[in-house]
Amino acid sequence: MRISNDYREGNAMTNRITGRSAFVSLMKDEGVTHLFGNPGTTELPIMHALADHPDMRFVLGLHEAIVVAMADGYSRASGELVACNVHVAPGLGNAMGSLFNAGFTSTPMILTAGQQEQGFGLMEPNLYGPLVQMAMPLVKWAVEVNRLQDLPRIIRRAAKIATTPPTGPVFISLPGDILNQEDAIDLGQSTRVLTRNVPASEHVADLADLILAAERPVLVCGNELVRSDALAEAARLADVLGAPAYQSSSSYGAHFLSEHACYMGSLPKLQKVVRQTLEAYDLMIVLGSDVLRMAVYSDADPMPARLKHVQIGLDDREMGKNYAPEMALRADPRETLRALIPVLEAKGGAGLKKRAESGRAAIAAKNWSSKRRALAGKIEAAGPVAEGTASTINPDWMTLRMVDALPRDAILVFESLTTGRHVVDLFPYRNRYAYHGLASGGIGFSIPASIGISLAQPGRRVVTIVGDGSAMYSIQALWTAAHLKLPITYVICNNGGYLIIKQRLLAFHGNRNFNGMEIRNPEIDYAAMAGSMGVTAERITRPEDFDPAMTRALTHNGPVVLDVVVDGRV
Ligand SMILES: Cc1ncc(C[n+]2csc(CCOP(=O)(O)OP(=O)(O)O)c2C)c(N)n1
Ligand SMILES: [Mg+2]
Repeated sequence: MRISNDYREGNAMTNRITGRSAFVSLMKDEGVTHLFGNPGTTELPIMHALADHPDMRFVLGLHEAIVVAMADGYSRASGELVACNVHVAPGLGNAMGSLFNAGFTSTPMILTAGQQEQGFGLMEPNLYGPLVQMAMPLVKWAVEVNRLQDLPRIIRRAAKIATTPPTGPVFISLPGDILNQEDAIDLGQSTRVLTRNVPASEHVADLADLILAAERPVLVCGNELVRSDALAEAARLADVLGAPAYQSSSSYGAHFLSEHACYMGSLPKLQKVVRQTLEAYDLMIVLGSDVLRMAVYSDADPMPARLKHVQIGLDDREMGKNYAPEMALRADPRETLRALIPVLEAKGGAGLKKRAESGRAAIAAKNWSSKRRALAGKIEAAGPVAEGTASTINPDWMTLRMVDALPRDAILVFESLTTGRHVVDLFPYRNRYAYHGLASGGIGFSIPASIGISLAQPGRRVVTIVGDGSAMYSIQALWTAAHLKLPITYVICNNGGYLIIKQRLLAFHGNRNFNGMEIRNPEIDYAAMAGSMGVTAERITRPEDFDPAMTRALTHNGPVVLDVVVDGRV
């Protein structure tokens, strides 16, 4: 798409344009439809320009961490390039936790910040800071615009870098003098690097041979299957091999179809358990995933000593990063699987068919669906009231009731570390954008991300399960949900504090002095707080009130907060 003259040929350019308007035009031409932002004086040129661009929707977040998390959610639920704009040095500082999260999930994002005018910045006025250096470690590319003529090239390059696998956030600092200058500039055109590539046929043949030589292959599936829309193909591979499929230990998306007969569930972030699980296999086929990324140190290595593996995907940063694979194939997962499966079938012949049949039969008794039935039965049997209490809600029971109440096309957002510990064991991933969980570990993601997710998937209900502790990192995002009247149900799991941190203090140090982990004295009234921001809310303390509240929330025309008091004992 060409929206102006070709500056390479030095054509006379008569269309004068301001930097600020060029910025918005360029973003639109790169496919950006929403600008998530929080403005200050240095962003005023952009806010001024937006008046002339009603087709660029501005979404206000009341803190920069929220702005970036909303944009992150939008991209995670659409696969699209997103843009967000924050306020100069302190605003970029506020955004860093969310930017870290977006980098972890390889979100294609252009983050911009207004900057003090060049020259004036040298005098170190209020708010001035080295934006490029601040952003640098967390982004693929960080740059400040120094000449108006460079703006198109910079935005075009930023969009290309953000969207080229491994995708990820980029940062652009926009000095006020550049935004307010007017000149005849050429806006150039967009570049997208096409990466739906198929590996060479020799590589596909070698990969098939490696897989067929294995006696007990296992699949480990990650987020690139969502990006390349390869869930059906991954399921087909599992079928053809009769191999179990696990979700990556970074289980933050709908990385496999949960109800497929070969699906076994997520690998946990527990070194010993992962090792024990994988010891049963001789070849791990890693599909678009990191390899056994863990969270907390342990002496044990999650990778069994004799387990071989192959890696397929476009993110070559992950290939051989910690463990050398037998083969690392940089290619699109869906296209690779489409090429690989017929080769496997042809080479494997009747022998493979027979082996696959018995493999599938062996998996059936212990797959995700049968484990789900058993777990749901166990939770039902334990009942709604937490053991040893008179009437406190049992967190696992609440999770089950919540999941069972969801409409079929609902999107679940997860950030509830202890209460929601069984979410991925109970909620079936049925399509690629159905689930969005905490990824990097940086909390505060879910309340704002749900807003972006809802904007990206307007016809679908979004239900967000979030811990009370996590909720408080970005609670004012509720205002944006109310402002936009988005159909999001927020279930705040109120257990009075940071239960997971308490559990770990006890487990790692034998200490029950939960100093700094309790949100009590005073308690927070989440319903009142949500109400103050225009969100319909109620507090639920009795199990019998949960189902009706959930039903009301799921039919409400706008956001609802359910402040559910659950058992928080250690
Ligand atoms: C940005 C950030 N700050 C702090 C932490 C450390 N941290 C991890 S979990 C947690 C508390 C979570 O509490 P809550 O959301 O209520 O979940 P619960 O453990 O009670 O289920 C904290 C503070 C973190 N992971 N990320
Ligand atoms: Mg809590």
